[in-house]
Amino acid sequence: MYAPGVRFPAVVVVVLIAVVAGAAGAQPAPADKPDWRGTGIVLKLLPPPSELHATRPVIVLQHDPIPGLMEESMTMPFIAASTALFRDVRVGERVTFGLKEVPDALLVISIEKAAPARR
Ligand SMILES: [Cu+2]
Repeated sequence: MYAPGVRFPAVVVVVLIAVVAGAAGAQPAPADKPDWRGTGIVLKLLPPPSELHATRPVIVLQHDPIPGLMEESMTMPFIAASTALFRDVRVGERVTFGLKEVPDALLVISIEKAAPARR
């Protein structure tokens, strides 16, 4: 699984750098398109180093079912593409997020505050 503390092979680091570089640009490249989109509640935002990963930012989400990926709700950590993704969200907030599968990791590549269910 996506155990914290797993060391990435060099090829993954290259992919991560590409994702971060793309996120910084005005026009996201097609490579930045998420493979899945999910919804959930932010439980932890952990810039590195943290108890879950020495060098990568980690977000712990209590996520709803993600059709085609995880059919049940669960609480789990995801590696985030960049700590910049943490800027606009807070612990306890409901969010939508984009996931991209890279070798040995399921990477969060976008996080947005979810629209309120009602006002
Ligand atoms: Cu999950």
